[in-house]
Amino acid sequence: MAPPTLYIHMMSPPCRFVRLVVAIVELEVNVVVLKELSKEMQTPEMLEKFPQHQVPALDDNGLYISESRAIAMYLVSKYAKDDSLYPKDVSKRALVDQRLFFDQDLYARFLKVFLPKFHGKEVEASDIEKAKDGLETLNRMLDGKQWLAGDSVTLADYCVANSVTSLELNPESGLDPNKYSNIKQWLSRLESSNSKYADQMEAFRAFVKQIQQSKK
Ligand SMILES: N[C@@H](CCC(=O)N[C@@H](CS)C(=O)NCC(=O)O)C(=O)O
Repeated sequence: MAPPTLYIHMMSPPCRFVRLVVAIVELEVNVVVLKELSKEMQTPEMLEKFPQHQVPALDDNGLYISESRAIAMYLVSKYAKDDSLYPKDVSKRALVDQRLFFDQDLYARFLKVFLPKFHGKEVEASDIEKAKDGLETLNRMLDGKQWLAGDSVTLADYCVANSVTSLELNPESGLDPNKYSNIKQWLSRLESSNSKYADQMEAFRAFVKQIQQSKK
């Protein structure tokens, strides 16, 4: 069977999460980097495969999957050497799922904080408040815990950390996750626990720096 094909855009946070999972699982994938999503994801052929016309999008030999979390769950379930990132045990998996669904809302809140910057717009004060509320919730979830779901690192940690660190795309918003002590410690624990995650964060921060300089 041919390796799966993963369609991505380099600016996309959900794609960053899936790329990390691919790296951690050490999966061979054919990565297709798209530049103009509105054109490339909206051809009749692509719309038939991916009606949502969003990236990341996975084609695993005719199985078409959109939604970053669903792609990550599938890749780990099908290709990972063990189930630690996405446990087969139903109770353990339920905790991971809960956090992944929680992240869908959390990321939507953070998107409203970093996206306006790329459209030259100010962030709405009410959106800052909603993002803060999300960070406070996450900080509570991490109280007394090393990881977000269970006793070891799971997809939930990488997915939520990806959303949280996306806030670094707009430092002018003043929203700093490191002001929340449980989140700060957890992010640093995650970085020191996996060199692939640490490498990706280093590349991401270099990318953010480039964007900052180009906006000056
Ligand atoms: N919930 C989706 C969100 C994906 C998403 O928003 N993708 C954006 C890029 S970051 C996209 O493809 N936008 C193009 C479009 O919506 O037509 C996921 O987690 O995969």
